[in-house]
Amino acid sequence: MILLEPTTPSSQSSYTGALSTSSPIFYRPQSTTEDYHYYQALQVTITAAGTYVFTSTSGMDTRAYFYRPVFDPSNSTGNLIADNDDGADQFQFRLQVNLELGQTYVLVVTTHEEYVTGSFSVLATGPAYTNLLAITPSTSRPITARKFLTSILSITIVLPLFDFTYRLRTYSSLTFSATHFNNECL
Ligand SMILES: [Ca+2]
Repeated sequence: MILLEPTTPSSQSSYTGALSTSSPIFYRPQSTTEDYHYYQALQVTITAAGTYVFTSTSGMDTRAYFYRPVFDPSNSTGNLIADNDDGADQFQFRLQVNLELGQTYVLVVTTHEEYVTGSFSVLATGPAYTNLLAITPSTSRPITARKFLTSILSITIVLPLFDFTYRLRTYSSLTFSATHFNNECL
């Protein structure tokens, strides 16, 4: 008699994409810097409740954040239900979550370090097919790159200041020369 081990039905789905300089940016949770990260938001739809595992494959040090029911890039800690950095080898994320039918979920793929670009793929494993759809989430507040803003502020404040100082010096030396000239004439 052969006893068959009960097996859990497993289904795999994948998504392949890339982060580029034209990808949307956000300030990810647990960031130690004030700098932004590129991200790709994927809407996760399932056809059966259960435990699902999302794993990345990439040359980048990836990081994942999982949201329910929506992801607002300007509030990256709101609705956050799970996250992972290096659960798999080679600094890849491995995120395990229990998903319910009728709920909407968003998986955000980003990187550990800021400003990193590159290609990646995500493999979803679970009791049924997982649909991973690339979406552009709406932002409740506009996200501005703080570094870029600082550069603009430097140009608009510091440069005119230099110009003013230069003009002041030129004017002072001209005044001095004029006074000097007048004194010599007397
Ligand atoms: Ca990682």
